[in-house]
Amino acid sequence: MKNVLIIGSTGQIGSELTLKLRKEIPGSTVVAGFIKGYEPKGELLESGPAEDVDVRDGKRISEIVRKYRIDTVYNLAALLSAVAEKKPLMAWDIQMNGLLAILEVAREEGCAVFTPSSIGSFGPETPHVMTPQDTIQRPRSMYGVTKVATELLSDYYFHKFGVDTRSVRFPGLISHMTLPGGGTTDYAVEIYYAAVKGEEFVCPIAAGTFMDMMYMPDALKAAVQIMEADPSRLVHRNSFNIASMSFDPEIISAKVRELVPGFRMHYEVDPVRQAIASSWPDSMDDSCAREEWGWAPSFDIDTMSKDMIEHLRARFSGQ
Ligand code: AKB
Repeated sequence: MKNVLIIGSTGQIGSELTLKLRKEIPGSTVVAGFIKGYEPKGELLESGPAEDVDVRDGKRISEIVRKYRIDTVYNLAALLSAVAEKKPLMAWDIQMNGLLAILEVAREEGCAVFTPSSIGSFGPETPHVMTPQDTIQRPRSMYGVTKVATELLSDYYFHKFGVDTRSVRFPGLISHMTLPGGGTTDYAVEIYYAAVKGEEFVCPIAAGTFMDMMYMPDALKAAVQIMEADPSRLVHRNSFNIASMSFDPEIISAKVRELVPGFRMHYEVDPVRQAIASSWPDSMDDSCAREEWGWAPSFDIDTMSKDMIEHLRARFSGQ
């Protein structure tokens, strides 16, 4: 991996992955691809090239790939689960027509492609505890449908055309830098913001609903490590279960309260998000990722919570 195009570089994952790759790959060009209206700012804009690109526009993707001799594309453009339920046709259009456009360019230009899947690719019939790598999926949300289709289409391009497609199934991602936009797991980010701002948190997910979660530095590590893995060791490709922690709202609120005494939370359950959350795994078995490319997370709920609170306190103390 040397010259990289990140499509969706101003989103929750893209904004941090772009900066990480620019710092960590010597002599690389990491292009921040963005959609008009979501222009990069600050360090993201100043630290490297940026190009506007609609993920569905194969001609434009191809121009950028040729201009910068791109060898790896991170396809991070997507509508998250709760928004996708409100705009299912748009979600299908962006997720599927976008993926197809990228895969076609990758086939012609010889690029590797990372398109994340998610815990959202599983459904109510999936075994919920220690969800195996290979198991029944059958999600009922549009987000999940596009994620399963993404896994299948990415594997198809690998087997049929030899395109080097790889990916992981991300848990809910927690970060202090860029907020997620419209996911089911967003509550696990928003709770820290509310605590640091001294606000009571209104939790949209019911007590007892467990989901896999992950701190952003681990998610970024996985996104890089999978693309650099020795291909001869990969039995799977799209997509690997990866896990680091699983909790419900009661557990995370107790953790936040340890660090922010007096923190308060009450429940106003959102039926759309709750239906999605209840259909997702409680915890995934990530042993294939560990065996095939050495996956190991660095953060647990304690170290993540401490780091989140420290960073958010530093940010909001000046305001
Ligand atoms: C969402 O909640 O939609 C995402 C995800 C788990 O894929 N954070």
